[in-house]
Amino acid sequence: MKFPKDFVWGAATSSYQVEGAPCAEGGGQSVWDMMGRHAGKIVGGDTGRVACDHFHRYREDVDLMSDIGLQAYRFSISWPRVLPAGVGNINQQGLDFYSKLVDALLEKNITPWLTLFHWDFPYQLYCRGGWLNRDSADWFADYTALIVDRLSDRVSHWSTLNEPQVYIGQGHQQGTHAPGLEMGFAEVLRAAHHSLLAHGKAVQAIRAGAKKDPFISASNTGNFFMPDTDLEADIEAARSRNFAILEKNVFNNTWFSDPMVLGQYPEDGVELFANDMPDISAGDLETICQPLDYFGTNIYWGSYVRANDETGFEIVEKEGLAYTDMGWPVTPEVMYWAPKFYNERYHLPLVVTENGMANSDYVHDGVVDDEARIEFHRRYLAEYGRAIEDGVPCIGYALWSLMDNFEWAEGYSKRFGIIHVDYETQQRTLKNSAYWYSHVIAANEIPSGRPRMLAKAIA
Ligand code: GCO
Repeated sequence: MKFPKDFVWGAATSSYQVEGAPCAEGGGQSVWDMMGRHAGKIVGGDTGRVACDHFHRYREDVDLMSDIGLQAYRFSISWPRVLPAGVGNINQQGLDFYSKLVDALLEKNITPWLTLFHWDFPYQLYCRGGWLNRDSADWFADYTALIVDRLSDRVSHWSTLNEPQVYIGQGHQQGTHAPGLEMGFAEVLRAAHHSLLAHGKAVQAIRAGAKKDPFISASNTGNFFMPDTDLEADIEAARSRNFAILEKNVFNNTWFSDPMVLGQYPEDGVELFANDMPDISAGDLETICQPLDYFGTNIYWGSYVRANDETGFEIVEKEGLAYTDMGWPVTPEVMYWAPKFYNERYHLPLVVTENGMANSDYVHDGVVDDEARIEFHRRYLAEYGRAIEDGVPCIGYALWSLMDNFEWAEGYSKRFGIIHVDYETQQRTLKNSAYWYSHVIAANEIPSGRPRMLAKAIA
C-alpha cells in the first residue's frame, strides 16, 4: 500500500539519551544526572555523561539521517542545558547548540520536530519541589517562550511533553525513573496536574510567540488494548477497556489526554481517585485544554482482549508471542487499533511519535543484520497503513530510535536504534533496518519481499 502523498517519515531521539556532556559549556544538571548518582537505579551504573556524544557529533548524525532519507527528525531540548537553573540565567552556548542543530537539519531538508520536555527536568527546580510545585507550570511556560523566541523562525513542529504517563508514573510513584520518587497517590496526581497545566501554558506560549505557523501537540503513551477477534462484541470490549481507568496509577489512556483534548478529567478516574484528587483552581481545565493540531502517541505494544459476559472483558494470554529485548510482546495490531480508538475519541489527525523495538544487535563484518527489527516495522507499519485505509487520518511516523542510546533505567543494555553505536569508539554503523527504512521512505510504501534480501540489495 502507498502511504498518503504528504505522509511524513521520521525518526526520534531525546536529549538526555543521545547528547552526552549534559553539563558542558555552561549546562545545568537534570534529575537524570541525579539518578545516575544513586547506586542501583540504572543497570550497569550507566549514566548519560557520554551517551552517543551527539552534542559533539551532531553534524555527522545529521548526515546519516540525510543518507537514510529522513523527512523529519524528532528530538528534544534539554531544559537545563539552555536554562541551567531551570529559570533565570540563559546559557547562550546551550541555545547555540540547538540553533546549529536546527540549521544542519534544514540544510538537509529534514524538518525539525522539536519536543520541549523529554524527562531531563532541571535539578535546581526539582530542589524547589519539581512538578509538585504549582509554579512548575510557569517555569515551563517561560522556558517554552525562550525556545519559541529563539527557534520558531525555523521550527514549526512542536511537542510539549513526552509521555507524562511515564515520568509521572515511573518517576513519582514507582521510583524507577528520575526523580526516583515513590510518593503517595495524592502527590502523584498533584504532580500530574501541574504537568498538565505546564502543557496548556506552553501551548499558549507557542501560539503567542511563534514566528512560523505552529503545529502543536504532546506525545502521550498508555496501556493499549486490541480485540482478539473481529467480532463486534470483542471490538467493543477492547474499545471500552482501552479508555477505562481501573487502577490507581496514571499509566492509562485518558488521565492526561482527556484534559488536554476534551477539557475534563475522565469521570471513572475522578471517581476511583476521589480521595487523592489534586486542587484544581478555577480556569485550570480551560488552560490545559488548548487547541491541538494533531494527537501524538508513542506505541510499542498492546494486550488482546475479548468480551466476557460477566466481567465485560477478559485479557487473552496468547501463547507463543515473540518478545523484544525489553520483554515487550510483538503485537502489530496495536498500530491499527490505538490510532483508530484515539481518533474516535479525540477527532484529531494522528502522528505515531515513537515506535520501535530493542534487539540484541551486533556488528559482524561491518554489517548489522537486524532482520527481526525490519520484520517488526514491516508488520507494525502494515497495520498503521490499514488504519489509514480505514480512514484514520494518520499523517506521520517517527521511528524509535534513530540510533542506539541510553535507555533510561536500562542504561546501554537495550538497543533500539536503526543505527548501531559502538559506545567505546562512538563508531556509527547503519543497521540493515536503516537501509530497509530508507527504501520505505523513498517508495512511500512497505516493500514486499523478504526484508533481509531487500536490506542487502539496498545496501
Ligand atoms: C519512552 C521514551 C523513550 C524510550 C523508548 C523505549 O517511550 O519510554 O519516550 O525515550 O527510550 O520509548 O523505551
